[in-house]
Amino acid sequence: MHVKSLKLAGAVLLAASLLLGTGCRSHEQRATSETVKVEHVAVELEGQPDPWWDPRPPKRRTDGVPAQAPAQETRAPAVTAGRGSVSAAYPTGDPRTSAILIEKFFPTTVNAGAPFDYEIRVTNLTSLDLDNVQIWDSVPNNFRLISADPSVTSSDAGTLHWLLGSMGPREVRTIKVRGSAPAEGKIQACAKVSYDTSLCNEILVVKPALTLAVTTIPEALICDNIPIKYTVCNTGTGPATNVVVTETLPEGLTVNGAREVRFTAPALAAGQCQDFTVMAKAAKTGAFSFAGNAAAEGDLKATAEAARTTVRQAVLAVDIECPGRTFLGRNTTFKVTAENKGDGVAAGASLVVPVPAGSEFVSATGGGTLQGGNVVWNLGNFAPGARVSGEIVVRASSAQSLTARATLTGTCATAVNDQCQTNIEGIPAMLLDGYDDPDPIELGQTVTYTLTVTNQGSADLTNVRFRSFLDEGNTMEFVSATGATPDGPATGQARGLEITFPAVTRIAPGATATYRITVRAVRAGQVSFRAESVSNEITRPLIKVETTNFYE
Ligand SMILES: [Ca+2]
Ligand SMILES: [Ca+2]
Repeated sequence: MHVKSLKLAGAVLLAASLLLGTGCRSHEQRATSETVKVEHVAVELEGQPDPWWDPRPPKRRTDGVPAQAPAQETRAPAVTAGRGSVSAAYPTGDPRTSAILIEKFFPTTVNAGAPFDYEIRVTNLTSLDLDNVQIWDSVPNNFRLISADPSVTSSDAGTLHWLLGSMGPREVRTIKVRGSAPAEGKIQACAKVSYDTSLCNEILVVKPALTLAVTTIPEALICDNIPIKYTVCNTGTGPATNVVVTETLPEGLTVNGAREVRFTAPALAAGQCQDFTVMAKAAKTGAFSFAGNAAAEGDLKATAEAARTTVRQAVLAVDIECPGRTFLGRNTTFKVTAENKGDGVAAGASLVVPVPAGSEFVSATGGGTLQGGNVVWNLGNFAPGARVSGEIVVRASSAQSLTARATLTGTCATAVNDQCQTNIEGIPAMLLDGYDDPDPIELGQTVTYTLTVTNQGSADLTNVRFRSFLDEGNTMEFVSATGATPDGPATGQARGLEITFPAVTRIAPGATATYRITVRAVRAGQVSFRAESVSNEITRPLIKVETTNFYE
């Protein structure tokens, strides 16, 4: 803080010039030292006439009391018979508008050689300090100074001089002088005064000063709101006005979609601070640094020290692997792996694998549990670099394609999916069986051979071809051949000993195709009837031989 003084100096207060200085005293401008001369014995003014000096004779004390009466009326000597007084108000002559009043109290007549006393009373009429008050009392050669109180500062060349220094408002000083006049005659002693009227007041020259601080959180996830707090302070001694805080955030950091940040404060008192907080969003990961500037009227500026935050992000990865194929009836096992390849934690991470449609849950490893139709791994705070693996075991209800899907989610992370497919394959199996009815039979009668192709496997039998053969000893003759197959009724065709049927397109697991071939016994003996079947899956023929006893 600088205290500067505005000093009004000079005899005429309002006419004085104003000057700024660094101290009340050091740059004092002294008014022209004016002189009022007070004559006693013969009351008259001596010296150069001043244009503003009231030429009227000084008022006697009995003329009246100054409008601005001295606060202290100390030791006012009575004007008694044989004593007189003169006074003069300076500078206007009128105590009501003057600054200083000089009065002299003296004997009107003294004896030659005898000591006598007189007083000079000085009154500050103003409510201000008067500085450097000096009194000169010029005395004639026939005056001998005996004593003075206060002592004279100097007494050169017939002039008694008192340096009274500063006088406070309404202050009264009295100078008592004792002297003698050795010779008869007239003693003319003229007093004059000078002073500096310094009107001092203080103008606080203030200087506001700005500081700006920026704070934020050291780390954030990319989905977080990043609080950035700007604190602008006026650390100076006066008010700062039109305070503006501005900032261009680094690329990738925005507030409400913009990189520009701006705040205003109409005024900050000395010592006052104001906070502004924004919530920024990061569009990318990495380290961000920002500072900000503050400005205010009067070319005040401040720049904040940079604040830094590192934005991190969880990067999830998931993989599910299927087996190449599974035979129906066997368990199918999927392997699933979850990973955080980022640098931020994924809170509440969860790996979910629905039990594939067409299968039933059997078991899971790695902490997975069945919840509803899903196998769930709760991964909690899935840290950067974390990796979790597990297996899910299911059993398919039929030969089919199974699709397994895995989904990995976590807070502030992009959910990821993976899927795979696997085939559940049946195992083909074929049964060929048959019987004859009746057996034995007489010659001339007919016997029917019933043969059944059964798909006893778990995969379809396709392109099933069935054929049968009559006994080779001419013991029987073909009568008829029919079939009941998944493709519908069928009729066998006899060609020589061979009876053929149209191929059956598909025999599902558990389904059958039945063939009935009727022959007539024409020759006695133990005869054999043979049938065989193949399919695309079962390429090695199944053979069924039925023996019948023909008799006469
Ligand atoms: Ca995969
Ligand atoms: Ca038989």
